[in-house]
Amino acid sequence: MFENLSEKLQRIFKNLRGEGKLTEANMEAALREIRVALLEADVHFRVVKQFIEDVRQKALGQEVLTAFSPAQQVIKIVRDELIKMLGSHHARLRFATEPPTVMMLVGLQGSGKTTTTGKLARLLSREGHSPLMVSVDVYRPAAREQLSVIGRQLGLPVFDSPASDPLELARAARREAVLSGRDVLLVDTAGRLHIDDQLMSELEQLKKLLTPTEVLFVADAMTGQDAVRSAEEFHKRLGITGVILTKMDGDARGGAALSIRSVTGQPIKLVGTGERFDALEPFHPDRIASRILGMGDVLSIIEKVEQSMDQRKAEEMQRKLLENDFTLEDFRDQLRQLRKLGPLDSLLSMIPQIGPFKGLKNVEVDEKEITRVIAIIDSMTPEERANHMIINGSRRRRIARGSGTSVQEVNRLLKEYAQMRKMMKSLSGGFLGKRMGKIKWPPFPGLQPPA
Ligand SMILES: Nc1nc2c(ncn2[C@@H]2O[C@H](COP(=O)(O)OP(=O)(O)OP(=O)(O)O)[C@@H](O)[C@H]2O)c(=O)[nH]1
Ligand SMILES: [Mg+2]
Repeated sequence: MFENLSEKLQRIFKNLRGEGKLTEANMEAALREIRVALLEADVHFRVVKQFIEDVRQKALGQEVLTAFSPAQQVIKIVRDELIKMLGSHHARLRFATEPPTVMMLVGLQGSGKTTTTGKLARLLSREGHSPLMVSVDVYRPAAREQLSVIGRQLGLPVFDSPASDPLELARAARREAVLSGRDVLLVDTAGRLHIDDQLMSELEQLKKLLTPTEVLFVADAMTGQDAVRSAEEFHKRLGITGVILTKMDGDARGGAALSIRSVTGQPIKLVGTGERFDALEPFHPDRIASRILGMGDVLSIIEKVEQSMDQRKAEEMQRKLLENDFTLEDFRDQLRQLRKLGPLDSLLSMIPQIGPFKGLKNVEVDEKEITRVIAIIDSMTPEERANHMIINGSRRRRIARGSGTSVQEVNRLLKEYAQMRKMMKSLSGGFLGKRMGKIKWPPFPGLQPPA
């Protein structure tokens, strides 16, 4: 899902990257392409229209941010608007103040109601709730048996009785929930091929009887605009409180996911991503937007870095790296900058797991270690910080004493620092040097730049 859209948007941004300035002309061209990309992804035309209009307004009203390139500015606007289109925030399931909370799952035939009832029961029970499930689908043979089988597989209770009237079944199930101290009642309802009056009035009666906290419309993402249309219909008749999009693991173009919130005004609360019972996830608008734009949370990293590091200092640091002029003092500054960014683990987790960053997420960051290293450098004299070569044995002993560490730790730091300089030197001959145009590449004819 989203692969196509994602690819197209990335191409559009790449083209913009080549432009020096954001003008009305290149902005309009980009907007046209974004519009086509969204329509091709099966996003509802009204939603597309509004989206393009909002992006245009923002882009034109934008003050010039020198720190960002035109492409970056547009990416940021598109991302913000995408998140808005998807509902801004993660919408949680709500619970009644007085148990049991009743949640009704409604939707067209085969959309995944029964499977999702099981998944939801599992999720809730993992979160400490004690759900009871009931199927009020008295029409399809074996529909209720299907839910019972799921309940047995999950080891979670399913209410059943010989009753053949949906309302009677629902009433009895709620009584059972109260008596057995179950705090959530999940009601799996019957589906129809098309929306018909009889189904709707039955659902209306069920809603009146049960006063559910959640009426969750279960929509099959694979059906594209049909899912959007029926969500709209259900909402008009029944008043839904949220949407669960199933089969997001399929190869649908994703338009339903992108339109359903705007069209119904109701949030997508959960998404089903497979047939297994653990394949139900909360829906996070910001994560989906980033996934579509293919950039992890790079933008928020940019924001954070921008906030805490002034541009000049960064340029100075870059120069020093290139000229192999990176002293222990600079090293300490860098570590302090890093710390200003907040917990390193959370910073690392925002980096997309691609290319050179693969595996970075699992790096253990020891904040105490950073504090120790800073303490060691603090205990050096300015001369020592400027030139690590003069730090001999007696100086090392003094530094260790001053920083409350050991000579071994001082040795280790100096060794690591030396390795880092060496690494930077080789980097500066590579892509950094090439970018800065200071060092000619290739240094030897026929040598290829490092990948
Ligand atoms: N790949 C995938 N398949 C799913 C997902 N959710 C449900 N399914 C499959 O969709 C099919 C229909 O699911 P059901 O739960 O029976 O659908 P239903 O809405 O209860 O159907 P009716 O009761 O007949 O209206 C089953 O084969 C499920 O395994 C999902 O998130 N991903
Ligand atoms: Mg069913």
